[in-house]
Amino acid sequence: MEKRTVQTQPIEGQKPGTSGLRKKTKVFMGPHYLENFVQSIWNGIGGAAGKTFVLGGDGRYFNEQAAQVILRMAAASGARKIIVGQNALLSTPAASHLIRKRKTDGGIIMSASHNPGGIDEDFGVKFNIANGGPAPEDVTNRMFEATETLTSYEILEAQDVDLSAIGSHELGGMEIEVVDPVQDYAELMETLFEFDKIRALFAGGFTMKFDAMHAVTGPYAKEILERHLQAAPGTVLNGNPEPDFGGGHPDPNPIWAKPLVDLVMGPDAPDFAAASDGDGDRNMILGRGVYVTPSDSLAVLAANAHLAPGYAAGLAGVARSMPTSRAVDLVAQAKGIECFETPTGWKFFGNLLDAGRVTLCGEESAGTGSDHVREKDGLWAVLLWLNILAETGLSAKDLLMQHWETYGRNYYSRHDYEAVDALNAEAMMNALRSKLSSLPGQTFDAGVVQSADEFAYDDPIDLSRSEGQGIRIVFDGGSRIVFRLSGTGTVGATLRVYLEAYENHSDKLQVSVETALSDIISSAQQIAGIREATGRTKPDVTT
Ligand code: VG1
Ligand code: CO
Repeated sequence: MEKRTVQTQPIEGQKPGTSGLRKKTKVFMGPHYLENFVQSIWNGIGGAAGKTFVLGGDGRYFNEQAAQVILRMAAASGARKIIVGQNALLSTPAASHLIRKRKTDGGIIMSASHNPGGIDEDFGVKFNIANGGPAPEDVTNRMFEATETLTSYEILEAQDVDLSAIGSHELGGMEIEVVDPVQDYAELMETLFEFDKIRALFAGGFTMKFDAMHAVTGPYAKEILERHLQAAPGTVLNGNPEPDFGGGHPDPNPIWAKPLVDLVMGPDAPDFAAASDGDGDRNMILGRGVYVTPSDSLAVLAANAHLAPGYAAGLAGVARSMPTSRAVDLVAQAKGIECFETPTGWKFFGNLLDAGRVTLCGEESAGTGSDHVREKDGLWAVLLWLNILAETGLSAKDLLMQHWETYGRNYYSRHDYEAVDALNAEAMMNALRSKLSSLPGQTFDAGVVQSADEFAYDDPIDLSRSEGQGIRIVFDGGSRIVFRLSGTGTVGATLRVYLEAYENHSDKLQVSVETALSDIISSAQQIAGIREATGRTKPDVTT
């Protein structure tokens, strides 16, 4: 086994986005591409020598090959130990938990999350720090700087390690511990929720479908839902992780998980249904005859989390990403707890969670989580819902309706314009930026603009500032439009337009979302000229 120093050159564009570095799989498979980035991770964190890391991924194409490269590079750089999920599998929340439980120095997660997988689709790598959460911006900036000056990387010449065998292995003096990817996570869930009550719910005939979308949550959902909680066999659909996720988009929303939505709206609807994404950190919640928007789900969970044992003491506070609807703010207000507004991306919740300022947080993109890990967590959200349903005896639909009766309803939708020309998208954002100061007072279909600004976040814990986090336009009466460009796409630019309108008249709580938002939607066009900038007459994806 020989250690080699390989000469290389900086590769352009290795800047981590909202959640790690994501590129086409073939780009990652190109000469030195993965190696350069991994060496830059080590360089960005002050070296790997003597450190212990967790390693795993969502099982997409190139997952195990990449794991072998990362192991050889960790060994060559003097890492002490790597804890790796069997067959290089770990869901993102399970990786976060392992990093924390085993008090490691961090971990590498191989995933492009909700992006499709396969040789012609996407791959990704992200680094999580010792608190289990995504590396904050100062760390990712250091990694990026390292990619720009890299001249060589260290790698071991060695055979592949057998990652199918649980137990201890050795590679060039480094220990590799292959662990069951599910067990520790399942144990953690049992400490948070009342499994007996949920078991009794299923025993009483409650029916559920969980769509793992051929991605990593399959083994977790089967173990927890079908074995521990004894939900009927077949509750978990598409439960075997596949390298191309069965050819689909592993993104749990009404577009990409349409069959599940059709099921709950049809005559054979189960009582409850849910889905998760490629790496298991997102969730979609459905009940018989109802789709719960992620923003509403966060609010419902915040209002009822105390019904689960893990949250019986109440919530310290809540946080949501800026584009997420303000439904949870109303719950926080009623409970008299703090509510924080952060930029998009889970890395911004880490400090608040570490400091004990918030217990629950969430994003409109189907991410919900708590202080049990430092990532969003798909199955956790599903289990919290189940615990609440078991405790209240309500259906998902009734729980949501009661919530709206109490707090009012934040009608919400996101319009995505995908893979548009990047220069045009930037130009549109710049044009918007330049007219922000003149918008207040102007009238559009949605009414008079009350405020217009570009969101910047001052972290209350480490006092760092993050600028350019989305343009928001608020109307008299509280309706709101947010514009931002995605930081996870791999082709051109993706424009996200977030639309929200608040309603609390009891006879207007059941209007269709399109109707409730129509004035906001036309105002977004009037203000930003979306059609002209994107060349599209309608969004590619509406969630
Ligand atoms: C998107 C979502 C964001 C989420 C991120 C990672 O980012 O909007 O809320 O945190 O994906 O999710 P962007 O920059 O494309 O809007 V995951 O599950 O893909 O890691
Ligand atoms: Co994800």
